[in-house]
Amino acid sequence: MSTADVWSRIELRQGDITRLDVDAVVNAANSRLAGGGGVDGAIHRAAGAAQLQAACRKLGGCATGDAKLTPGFNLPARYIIHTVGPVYRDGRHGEPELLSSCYRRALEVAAEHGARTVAFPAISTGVYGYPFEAATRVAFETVTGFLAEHPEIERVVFVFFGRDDYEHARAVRDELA
Ligand code: AR6
Repeated sequence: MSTADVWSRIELRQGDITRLDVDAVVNAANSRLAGGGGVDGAIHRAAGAAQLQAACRKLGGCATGDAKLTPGFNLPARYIIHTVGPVYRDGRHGEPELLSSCYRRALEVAAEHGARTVAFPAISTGVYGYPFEAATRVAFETVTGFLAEHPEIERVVFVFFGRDDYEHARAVRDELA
């Protein structure tokens, strides 16, 4: 599949990921799956914190770079796929490989459950401190590679909370697409 065909299945958006009507939204969680701030807090509030926490407790945590699924509860999305990004140190402690693994594992879990449309936040770029542009390159390269091999995932939406992040991501996309 050509690069242009793959990019036609990818959308960049600015806004709140909890509002998206997709099959699965990805959460940037912590390894205890205990809820937290940032997008994790927003997803827990919007899904219904008590029921989502109860579902998360049954999963026994999640390793960095892995992904686990719960129902979406009160979200428009049917599923939440919780992944744990790396805490950024200096980029030489496996951070790119672990971040790439988050995107790949989330899409594998989505495909296993028949989800065809998946929305991602900018994993690790908030509290976990991953430099935005480097993280965005890893995200785009991993997802385009996966989509080229997996036609069953029809559409991926990258959701950027702030205007600056959205514009920055568009510039990275224009360079790669
Ligand atoms: N929709 C889309 N993106 C959002 C939203 C939202 N509603 N809210 C924030 N973002 P972060 P991390 C963006 O810190 O770096 C939590 O406490 C935000 O602007 O949420 O992977 C967890 O429990 C940023 O660009 O995730 C972990 O302990 C991006 O989401 C830890 O933070 C990711 O920022 C994970 O840190």
